[in-house]
Amino acid sequence: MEAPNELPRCLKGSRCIVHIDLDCFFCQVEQVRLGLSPDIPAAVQQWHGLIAVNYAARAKGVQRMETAAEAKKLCPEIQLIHVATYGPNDQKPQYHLKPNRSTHKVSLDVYREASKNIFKIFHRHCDKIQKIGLDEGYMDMTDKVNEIILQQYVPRYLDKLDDEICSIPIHWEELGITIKNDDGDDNDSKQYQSIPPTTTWSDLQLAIGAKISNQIRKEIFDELHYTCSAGIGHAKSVAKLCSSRNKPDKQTILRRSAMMGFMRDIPFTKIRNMGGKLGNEVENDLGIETAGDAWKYSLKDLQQRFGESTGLWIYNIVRGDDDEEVNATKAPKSLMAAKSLRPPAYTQAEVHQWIGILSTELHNRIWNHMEDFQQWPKSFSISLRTSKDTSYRSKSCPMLSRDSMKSPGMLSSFFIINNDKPVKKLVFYRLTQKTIDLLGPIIEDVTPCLGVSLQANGLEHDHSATNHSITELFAQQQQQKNQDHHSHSLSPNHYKTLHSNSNNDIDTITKDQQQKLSFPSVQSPLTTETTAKTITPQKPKKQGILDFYGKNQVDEEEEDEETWKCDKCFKRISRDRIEEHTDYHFALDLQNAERNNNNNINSNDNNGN
Ligand code: TTP
Repeated sequence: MEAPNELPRCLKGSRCIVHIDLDCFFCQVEQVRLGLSPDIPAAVQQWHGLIAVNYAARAKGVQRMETAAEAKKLCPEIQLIHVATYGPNDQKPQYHLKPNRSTHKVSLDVYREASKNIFKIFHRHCDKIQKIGLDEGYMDMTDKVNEIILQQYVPRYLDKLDDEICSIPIHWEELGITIKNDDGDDNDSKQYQSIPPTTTWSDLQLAIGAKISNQIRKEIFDELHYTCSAGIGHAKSVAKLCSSRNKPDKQTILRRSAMMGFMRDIPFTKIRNMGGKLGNEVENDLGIETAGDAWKYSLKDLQQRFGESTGLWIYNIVRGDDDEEVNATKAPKSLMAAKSLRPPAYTQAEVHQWIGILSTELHNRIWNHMEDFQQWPKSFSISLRTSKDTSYRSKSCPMLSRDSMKSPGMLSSFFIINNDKPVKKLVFYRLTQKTIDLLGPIIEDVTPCLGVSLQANGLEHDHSATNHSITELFAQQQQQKNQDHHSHSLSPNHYKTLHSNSNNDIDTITKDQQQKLSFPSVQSPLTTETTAKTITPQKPKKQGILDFYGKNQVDEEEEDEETWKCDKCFKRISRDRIEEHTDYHFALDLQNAERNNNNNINSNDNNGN
């Protein structure tokens, strides 16, 4: 007899979603690097504040965002580790003893590297992964789990394929913490770890997902020595709520039968996408605090108040149900190194110093990206903001070729090169000085500088294995110089850029293009530069649900070293506003759905007329 190839009917549309979140991530990375036991209280410090606190320190009352001094008072034995930084002369980030905010730039490279290794392990077990920041991700395990059900269980339980209940014995206690079934007892929504009654096919889905998740967590611990927590459920929102339920180093499973009991006491604004203004607005409008409080509103009620799609979404989400897909994360399209300058840089020399630091960081990131994705940026841009500007001023040009960018100094020289030969670092500094001299009066135009940001854009597969060498490029530059006969005048041609254009041939850049690419020139100082592209932050249009976000969209101006790049709009978001920003996108999606609904209704109406 042929093996059946159909899943139990009740599994149609039923998903298995796993959310994994590393415990006190930055702190664990530092603990492992330093060989510190997790039992020793420790925290990661950025300037004076704490950005990650381990669980031993939390047990002593230390919290994130406290100052290092406060933490020491609470827990004198705490180990404080400052994040690595780039200093003015560093080619790589260093653990400086006393880094200074006004001269050093925070580096997240070590956490990025750890993150890469973690996600490599995720990828061994699942193809559909949505990365949320460096230390957490959703995995849609449905296909893999269903395949196992089909292969291993369906042939043995043929008589149950039309039922919801399969009664397959499951050792839940080996799989993590299973949330208690909803027994209708309002006072008892605590979890328990004993075996829940009757197994359904969808429970089996979660049990198999939980087994895989345990394996992933084990591999992360065995190979990288980090602990993490996981949540396993039928939807993204509940998987996330579950992963944070029993931190650290545990996983929590939410069966469908336990969903209502679990959701009842969940604070409404803790639900994914409800942490921002939309959540607050709905909370106030309905006069609710918990998800359970919203159950008294009928679907019709909610749709009348918030529109068809939003109302339906709220109705489902407070019952633990959402059908948001796990959107597999794509490789980034751009890389950025940015620094907000508070206090501002008052001299051009300071600005150049920051350009040196940022270009070193960007240089390293570009090469790491090349290693990971075999992609090279097509263009490159610099943005500067002075106290006279309301937004960043930005200039871009084609990117340097791979061959020509073999050291961080090379990238810095990108901005400052004129007619000399840049020979790595030593010359880079000489050139910096020379450029500052050459810039002369323009010094006034970029200062006081409030922010500098360098960006490598248009990352795509690199086909330029046979690029010109740096020597060739400079030979060509020299040739160009001789042709120009302007070697000591302050024309825009003085600020030629090293670059590779699409065919990696410096000769194909026209003079006109060179003028556009030059940075900055006497004739066209940055403040009045006509070729410079001013980045105007895109504010969301205030309408419908987006009104809640009117002031919340993060502007380019607020970029700084503590940013995260949104995978939906590619904007840099301050790390403490990530949640708010993702909520904004969520609201945007809802609004679009709402609009589509209305359009459909209108077109149906029109058809009817
Ligand atoms: P989180 O996952 O929010 O927190 P965590 O991993 O430190 O602790 P938990 O076990 O409670 O999940 O953040 C991940 C890392 O991101 C964190 O280790 C440090 C960094 N981070 C910041 O630098 N600034 C911030 O404002 C936040 C929230 C996190």
